[in-house]
Amino acid sequence: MTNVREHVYEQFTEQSVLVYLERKGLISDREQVTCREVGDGNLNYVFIVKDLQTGKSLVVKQALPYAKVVGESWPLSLDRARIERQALQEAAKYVPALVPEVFDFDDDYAVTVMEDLSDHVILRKGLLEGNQYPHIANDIGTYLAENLFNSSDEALGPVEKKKLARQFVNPDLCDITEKLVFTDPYKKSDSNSYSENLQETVESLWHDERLVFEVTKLKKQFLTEGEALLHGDLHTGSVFVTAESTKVIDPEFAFYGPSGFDIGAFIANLTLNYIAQQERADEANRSEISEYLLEAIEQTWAVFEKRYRELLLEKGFEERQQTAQYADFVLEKIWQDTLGFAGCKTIRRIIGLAHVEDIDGIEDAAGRLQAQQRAIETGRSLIFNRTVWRSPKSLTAYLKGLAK
Ligand code: SR1
Ligand code: MG
Repeated sequence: MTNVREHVYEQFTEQSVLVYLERKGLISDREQVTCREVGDGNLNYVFIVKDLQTGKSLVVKQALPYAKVVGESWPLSLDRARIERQALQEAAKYVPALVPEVFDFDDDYAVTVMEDLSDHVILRKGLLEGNQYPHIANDIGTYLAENLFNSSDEALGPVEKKKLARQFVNPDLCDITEKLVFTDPYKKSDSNSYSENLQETVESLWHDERLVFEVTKLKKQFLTEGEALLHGDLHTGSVFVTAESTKVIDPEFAFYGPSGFDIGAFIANLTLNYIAQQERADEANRSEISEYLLEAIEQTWAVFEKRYRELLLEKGFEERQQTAQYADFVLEKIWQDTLGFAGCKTIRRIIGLAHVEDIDGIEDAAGRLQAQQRAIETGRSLIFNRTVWRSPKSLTAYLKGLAK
């Protein structure tokens, strides 16, 4: 399903976006506003537009017809702007406080106009500055439970669920994940990117047939299991925070997939931050930050599980779905998938395209190498132990063991 009329689309500049906003009546006088392009992500333009008189501001996000991080050689559908906007609007039905408000949109220009969150910081950045956010586990656990349950067959019934699912067919963005998360890191590939001193580790991973088989199975799940409407890219760069507020942004990878993929993405990124902090934080703060991150991993799952169970028992579409036995069955599957996908997401950030600042920004080369190797090993353990580790305590115990 695509609503974009390609011949209307033009790529905005800081000047032309104001002409557009004025034409749409979203600003009254373009001489009275400032505009800055601040997009530092991999795919889009993000303009912050500020009214000099009222001080009010808004964000204009525009999808580009290619992956900005790679260049025009990797074309991408503009329809992802519609998908992102509709995913934000779906989430706003259940957790309005946890997503930015959408003010306006224009599918022809692949544009969404939304709340400016400049008073927030990106969670990844905040964590790297050593900050702790007391609400993060509760907010993300709630976001995950509400969105994943309320888009599932058990919430909507199979007919309404399929009608919703057809709005979120997202081949180009799924293709990115299929390649960069599940495929390329496990073989020699031009898209891979890792330091020379990791070559031996990486090659031994390529030759680990047992691992490659498990990842191939997880890829099949990603390809075929349309359990819920996913965010699709829920790393710590997709979350804006202050001490009091959490906002999940950027669901352009949204599609119907296995629920554990989103939870795994978030837990993987907390895990990567934990591994990085062992090399980054000074000794005085290391144990406090580590405790905080381990607690956040455990609590995110605990909050998710409790809320998901409540929703299922209360609202399950069929009465026979409203039983503890069925809830245990559903949640056990989501937990195992969470671990498996967390493993894949951890490994891809070390070997594949698009790394994370947590690890790449470790200044000391020996410390960076140690973190990269630990991340790969943790990813393997997550994948292999996904049916063995019965709760987040197993993961956090493993991580505590790494730090010794
Ligand atoms: C080509 S896009 C690379 C990565 O950036 C996004 O945030 C996704 O994680 C994607 O895999
Ligand atoms: Mg993004």
